[in-house]
Amino acid sequence: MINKEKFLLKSYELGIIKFGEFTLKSGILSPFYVDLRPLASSPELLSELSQLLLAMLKDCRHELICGVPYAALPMATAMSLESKVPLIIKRKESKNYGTKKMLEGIFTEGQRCVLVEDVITSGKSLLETIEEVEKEGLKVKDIVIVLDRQQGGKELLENKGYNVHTLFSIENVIDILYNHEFLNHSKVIKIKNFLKERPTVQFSVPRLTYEEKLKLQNHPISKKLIEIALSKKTNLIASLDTYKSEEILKLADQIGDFIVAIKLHADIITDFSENFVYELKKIAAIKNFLLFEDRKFGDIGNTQQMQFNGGVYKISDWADLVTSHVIAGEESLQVFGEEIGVVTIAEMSSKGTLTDENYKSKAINISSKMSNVIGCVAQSKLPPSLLLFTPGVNLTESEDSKGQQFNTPEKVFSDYHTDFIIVGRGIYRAKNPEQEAIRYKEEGWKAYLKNC
Ligand code: 5BU
Repeated sequence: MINKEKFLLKSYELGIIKFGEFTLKSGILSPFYVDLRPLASSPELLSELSQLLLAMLKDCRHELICGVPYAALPMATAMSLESKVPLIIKRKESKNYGTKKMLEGIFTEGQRCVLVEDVITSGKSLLETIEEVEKEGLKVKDIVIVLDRQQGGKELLENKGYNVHTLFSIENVIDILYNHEFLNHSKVIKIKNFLKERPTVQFSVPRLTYEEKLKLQNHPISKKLIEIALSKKTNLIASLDTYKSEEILKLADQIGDFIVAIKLHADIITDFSENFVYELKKIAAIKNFLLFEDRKFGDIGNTQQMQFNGGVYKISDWADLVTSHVIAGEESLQVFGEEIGVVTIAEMSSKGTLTDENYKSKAINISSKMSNVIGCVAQSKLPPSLLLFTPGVNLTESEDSKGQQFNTPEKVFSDYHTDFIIVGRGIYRAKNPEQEAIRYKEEGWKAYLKNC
């Protein structure tokens, strides 16, 4: 396997990124300038690049490769030669004679085409290319990009449901060059400040409605969750983190009409038993909600499988949904099978969490690929095919004394486009849990409708 870092260092020597003062097209003075075209002058590097780009696509089905003109054309060609997947060529302007076709090459309608781009900035030009390729009857799902300049383009495309695979972000590049002493500390600070201050191109993409989301779902559990949400007009998941099974059953009975699911931590319950599960399932069937075990698996596949099926809790016998970290890689998630809905932890709500942008984006990429993953726990937007579950929701508190950070339903719907709010202490610690469940149900639904 080609080493990404070594590849970058060799490319740097070729002059693909320069530091100094450069006036961009927009008139902004930038401390760096990126141009990936020199890569085509090194057959060795071009071939390495094609292998790195193909590695990001190893689990994606595609029948055609298309490079966005001009810089990505040699890259797409190299990928085609390496993978033996046929290339098509997109014209910059259509010919005004002959066929007037925008795409050259042999293809048939409905084929899946991966797009290749050198650098993504705002994403606008890529969107135009996608539109043109789709107009010819091809399907675009995956886009591979060598460098993300971190100006909102990746997020724009992801919000529209595309899988965006980027080899480097500009921050990655800066970090690698700094670690190899090609950049000094003060330059790094200057560049990072520039990246921070520079306005990201913001696009206001409205969130999809539950009806629209339903159409994107393939898993029976995600469909069921959305159907329950629509029929009961609620997006509330109650997290009943209490010790006694009797208390959980009582609360389930009181609040069951106002929720889509009850989330449990089975290992908190001191008297967990098969009978408890039996009784809870009975209430869930009558009141029409699902059972969600927040186990947060985080081990190798083999151990997770044993934890899922065995032990005292036998989670696979009763849970409709489970949470799992993605820390052990995608194969560790396969062990949950296809029946249960897996919700991965892409980002945590607590102060100082290690789930940074890099981790989150890798976790989301893996989650998008897995057929048993229905969504993620996160505190920011997700690609629309994944359901977003947001804990850390409370109408009165802003934090607890142990690192939890709370937001209101309105904030998580408007800022993150969440699908389901998860409320724990806000409900089970309330004097009147039923009344509070109704309040969270109403606030959550109001926030959803307002932000559609
Ligand atoms: P709270 O009482 O509303 O803070 O409960 C939140 C629940 O969600 C609790 O069971 C946590 O374990 C769970 N949770 C969370 O708060 N933050 C996270 O990032 C994840 C789970 Br993942």
